[in-house]
Amino acid sequence: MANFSDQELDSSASAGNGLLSRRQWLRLGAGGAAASLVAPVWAAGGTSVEPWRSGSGAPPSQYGDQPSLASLKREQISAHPFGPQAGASSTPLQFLNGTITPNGLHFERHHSGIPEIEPSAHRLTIHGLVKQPLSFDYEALLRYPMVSRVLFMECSGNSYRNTFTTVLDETAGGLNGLVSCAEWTGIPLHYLLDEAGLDASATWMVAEGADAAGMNRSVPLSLATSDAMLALYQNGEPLRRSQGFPMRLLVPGCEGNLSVKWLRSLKVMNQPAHTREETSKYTDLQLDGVAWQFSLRMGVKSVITSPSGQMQLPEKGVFEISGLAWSGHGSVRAVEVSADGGRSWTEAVIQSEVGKHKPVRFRIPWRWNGQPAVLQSRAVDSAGNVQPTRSQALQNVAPGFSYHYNGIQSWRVNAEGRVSNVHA
Ligand SMILES: Nc1nc2c(c(=O)[nH]1)N[C@H]1C(S)=C(S)[C@@H](COP(=O)(O)O)O[C@H]1N2
Ligand SMILES: [Mo]
Repeated sequence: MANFSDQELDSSASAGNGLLSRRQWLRLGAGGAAASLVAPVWAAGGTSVEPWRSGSGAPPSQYGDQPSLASLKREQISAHPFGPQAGASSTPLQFLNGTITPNGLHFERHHSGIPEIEPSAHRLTIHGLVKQPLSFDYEALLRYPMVSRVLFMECSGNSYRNTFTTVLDETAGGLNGLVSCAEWTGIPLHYLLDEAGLDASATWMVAEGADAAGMNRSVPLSLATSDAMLALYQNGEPLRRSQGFPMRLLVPGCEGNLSVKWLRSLKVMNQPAHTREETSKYTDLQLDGVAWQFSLRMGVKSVITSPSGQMQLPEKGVFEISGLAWSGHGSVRAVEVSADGGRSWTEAVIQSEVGKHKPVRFRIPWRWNGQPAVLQSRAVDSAGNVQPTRSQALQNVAPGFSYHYNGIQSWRVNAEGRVSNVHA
């Protein structure tokens, strides 16, 4: 706590059904054990020697890859009807805190499995409407000047199962975990495009992966030359194979599909290629029969990760409501929380660094009085976009079409303290 003033961590907390300011919460604990925030286990005491204190532990290891808790694993590892390679797995958002996703838990979406690429045999070629086609190997790219940025990545299919009419009793990660965040390090893409020299007529670029799917997407050059990066590192280490080793395209704030993994080719064009992934997939069919193409930026969104689906509140009392918020249209300006199903709202504290396309962690204390409650969060971004309710988000969308869904996630707490997904 030492680094934060109470003011900084406080919220106005004027909404109903038990939302508190942090100051009110801490005051609860100031009266000694009887009024303590959480019943202190220490009071029970104990003199036994636990097994881990009576002998030395394991030796150091070459690469730590064992999670500290057995529950730390990806969820919803689902196969696609086309085969097990074409599937996805989601980040268990409910077990994580802060904003960074550990690499081993970054969500995965592969159209044709994870290729075993030998980096020395891999090439990235830039061709098409350029003055000089170029081909780079991995070693050469490692010598370029790099930048590091903390960015969310979200699949445009994230949360699609909340668009179903049936309410699914799943965890926060199971429902909304096709979103992750990393500190990505790589080469600003325009360094490489400038080196190839863009033709005056160039307006688009088609990025293609070296997986068997040869997954490809058209990217407007305005995005490719401003924000995009050729990512080589993820949270400090070379990319994981599942995230695109040896290199991937990263288009910040846009649907994950644009961030082509195992990147092998960038073809500069004067029009989009209308690939499978931007015609039959990742388009938004509206009720009026018109399908929107290239809705690339992910909308403003938030999700309460605790308390969340399938959790059990152990008893009445004070809990910290906490979650993640992000926007593809800029930075997160505010997150409001409701404990009464959206009747009243109060601003949560954003307790992490705010920045463009950076997810934030919001927090607010809540006193559960033992009665049923519905918890919701609603994010607002720097462009003034407000996260819609579920029905607003689905208003003009043709039934069964569910890309880019960013409706409010509602969690119901029943009288027994069980938390479950609800459509509110
Ligand atoms: N070459 C290639 N790139 C790809 C994919 C793919 O299957 N092949 N999947 C895309 C999709 S749909 C998403 S959401 C993101 C997921 O990135 P991640 O697996 O690192 O989370 O990668 C994108 N890039
Ligand atoms: Mo995706």
